[in-house]
Amino acid sequence: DKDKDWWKGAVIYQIYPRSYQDSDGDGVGDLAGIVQRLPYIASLGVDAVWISPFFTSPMKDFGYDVSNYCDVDPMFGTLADFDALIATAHQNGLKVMIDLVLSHTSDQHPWFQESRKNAQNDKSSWYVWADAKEDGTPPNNWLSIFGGSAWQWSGEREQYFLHNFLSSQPDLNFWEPDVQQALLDVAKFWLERGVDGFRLDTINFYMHDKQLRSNPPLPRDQRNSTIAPSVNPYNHQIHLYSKNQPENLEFLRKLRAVMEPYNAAAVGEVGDAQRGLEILGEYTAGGDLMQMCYAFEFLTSARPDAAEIARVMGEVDKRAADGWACWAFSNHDVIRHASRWDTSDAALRAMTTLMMCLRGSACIYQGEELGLHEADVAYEDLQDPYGIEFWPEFKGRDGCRTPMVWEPSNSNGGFSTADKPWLPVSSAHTQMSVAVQEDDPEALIHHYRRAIALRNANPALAKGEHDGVKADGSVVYFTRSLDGERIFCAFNLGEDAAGVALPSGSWTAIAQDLGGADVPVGDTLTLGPWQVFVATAP
Ligand code: TEU
Repeated sequence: DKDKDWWKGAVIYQIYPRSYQDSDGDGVGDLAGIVQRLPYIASLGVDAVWISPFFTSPMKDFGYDVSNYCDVDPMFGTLADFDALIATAHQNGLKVMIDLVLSHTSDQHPWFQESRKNAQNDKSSWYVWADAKEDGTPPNNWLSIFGGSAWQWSGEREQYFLHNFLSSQPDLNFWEPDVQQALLDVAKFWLERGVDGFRLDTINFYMHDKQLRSNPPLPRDQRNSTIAPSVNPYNHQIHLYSKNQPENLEFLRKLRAVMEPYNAAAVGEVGDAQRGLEILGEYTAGGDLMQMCYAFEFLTSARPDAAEIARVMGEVDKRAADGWACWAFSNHDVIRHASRWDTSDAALRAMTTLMMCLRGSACIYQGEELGLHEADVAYEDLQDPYGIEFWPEFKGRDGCRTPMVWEPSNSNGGFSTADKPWLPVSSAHTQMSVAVQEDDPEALIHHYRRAIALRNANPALAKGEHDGVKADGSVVYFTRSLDGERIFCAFNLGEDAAGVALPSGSWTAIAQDLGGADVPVGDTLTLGPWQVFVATAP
């Protein structure tokens, strides 16, 4: 069924609503602003948008702390604005995925306000409460991703509550059936309003070990030694008991059953430095769970070389053979890849073409189509609590969240008429704005369009299987196939020319407009620095 399968191989454009387009001049982006820009997004050729949270929130974690799941924060607009967004997106041929943050709420959510009062009220078991140990310390050693213990004392209830992120993001108790039902009702509310799918925040954190056993320490040689424990104590534990519980799957099955009648698709976020792809495999297997999981492999590291890409794809084949990954190079949590990779324009282009040829779906983060690099945000302008806490060892996530740039002339790059937007527009970015690049046929934005068009024109690239991703020196290569059509893809991810054997077949090159090579005479293909080769055979 074509409509049920829309997510498979889809290209999804991620919008961070605070920073996309401000329509009312208050310095913060909003839903009406997104509506204005939907034709632009459609012009990129993408299938769907994923909109980061716009629900009612005190914005301690900029919307990932929800105080009302079924309304729009006034800062972003109204439910009527959202309805208009859905209608306009659909008119433009775009699916809409919203970002449901079900693992935790804001401490301002009425459920928590009630729950924290005492152990008797009817929401008392909706969050994870536990007594202090005899010496007053937290019930176990679980750690928060944003630093310190995952337990926060409540003087009101005289118990600790669990938070995997900020202490203002108390963790919902998924062992409580009423909590599960309330969250399934939230999903249904938005499906009834017309959304086509969900990006589901931190799905592997939903359940916790009921016995609250302490996590074992991570062996020294498996820790990421480049992250200081003061910045991220998180990689010093194997999170055996605080996440990845098998019962998560039961809840995800219920959620999928709610989505099924709507042909809705989910991409689940499963962050786990040690077992990410294994969990991705577990959570996307069998057809009754998540359609896709969001993979971190290319998000947090240096630019992957040919061998690393072959390794990661081999892991997916091993651990998630009947599952489906969703790849991304950048998002609202990590340093933009144009900076993180510290690489050339030619390399960015080859990697973009590669992402459009890899088995999996793909997310593009707003502004990456312009090649935006991480913005420099001064300490005085920081907004992200994670950055404020750990500056300067870790500068937080503001540098990838500065506003989108539309025009060079306006000092806020066409983002906002406010004197001072919530985060400053990078002056280096305005010269790379959409209007500038639209007028320049050589600009990166056109490369993105062509790479996406290549995938759209060739179903084997979007939905096909592959025969294993191999690396030979700086070249990574593989064959995708679907319904008898084969597409051979090779990428030279290096500064020197390199050769690779062409598999037998009568090949027709199809990526010349992406700087791709022509079919060679003979059976050895020689690729220039960062050159690609994509070719079909019946
Ligand atoms: O992020 C979850 C998150 O922090 C992971 O990226 C984490 O680094 C990984 O699981 C570690 O192994 C999501 C949102 O994207 C982020 O913006 C929120 O702050 C966070 O959840 C809390 O809701």
